[in-house]
Amino acid sequence: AKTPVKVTVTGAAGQIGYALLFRIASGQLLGSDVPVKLSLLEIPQAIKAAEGTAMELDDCAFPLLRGIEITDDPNVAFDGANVALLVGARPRTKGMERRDLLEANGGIFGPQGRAINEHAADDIRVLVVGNPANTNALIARSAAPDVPAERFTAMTRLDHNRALSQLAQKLDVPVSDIKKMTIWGNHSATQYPDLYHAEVGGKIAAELVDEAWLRDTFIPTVAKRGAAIIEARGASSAASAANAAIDHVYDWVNGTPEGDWTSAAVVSDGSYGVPEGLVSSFPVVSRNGRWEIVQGLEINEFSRERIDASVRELEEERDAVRALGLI
Ligand code: NAX
Repeated sequence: AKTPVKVTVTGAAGQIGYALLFRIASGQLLGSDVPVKLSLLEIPQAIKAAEGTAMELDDCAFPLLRGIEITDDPNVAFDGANVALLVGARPRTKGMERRDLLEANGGIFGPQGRAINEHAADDIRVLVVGNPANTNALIARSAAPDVPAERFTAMTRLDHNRALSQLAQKLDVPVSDIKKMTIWGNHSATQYPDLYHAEVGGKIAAELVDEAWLRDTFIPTVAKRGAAIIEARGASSAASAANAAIDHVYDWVNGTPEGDWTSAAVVSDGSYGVPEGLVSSFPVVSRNGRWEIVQGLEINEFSRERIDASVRELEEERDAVRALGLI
């Protein structure tokens, strides 16, 4: 029998946590033959709610679920963790400056990074979902010098999936007909969903749509989808965010299909002019359990400007957290 994989979820009592935990426990995160142990990290005020969710997990009698731990101590939560989903974060509240937001999140992701450094399993894989996700991942990574940088990632898979869906609807094709979609840069309104490499039935997507739609409809619709969901639902994306987290980790562990790639924010090695060390979204494939940035793509002027703008924002965030002593 396989030994259970320990999956730590922070912010477990939140709305993404509620959409995520049941799918992890049912085997969708790692595979239908991989037993899991869940560790739920929450702040003290939310422990009771996490216990309620754990009761419901019990009541599902998932055959793969081999235990649930609930704690407010990162050192306990990450002890022996193989996968860490960092969902809990400090949201931006009214009147809050970016500096305050980054500082509050530094207070969460710094200590969590240190706990991962000291206690996680050697094969730890970290996905940061909590916003600002890229920079929170940068903070956690800086606090974990003994963990290889490639183990720290941030989520742009939801943006990727949104881009697939918008394009599929526009062209009236199934999502499965689209390959090689890319989200570049930051998980923010500056992100750049790239149709110049995406393929639909072997044709370049950008050639199948008019430029005005690409520029004035597609890009802003994908980039501002989060706000549109809040407007419609009265709450931010939860099930779709959980779904994207599942997709990200599943592909990381099990590999991406031949002839396709996906998007993930990974620590830059300098590819495509993205400064080394920034956690930025790239086209990636997963091979042997590691993300690799797809190399050799030609970047046209239109794309270059947009990638650069998003990367500039990431640099500003990095400089701000550096000035605050968070990295
Ligand atoms: P909720 O407010 O419903 O839940 C967050 C949970 O985190 C709460 O239960 C809170 O008690 C907990 N928490 C706060 N600080 C913590 C700490 N130090 N340790 C452990 N737990 C802590 O938010 P939810 O809707 O679940 O969203 C979670 C995060 O995901 C937010 O930062 C949100 O902005 C971000 N998102 C990121 C997305 C992405 O694509 N990368 C998309 C969806 C989502 O907006």
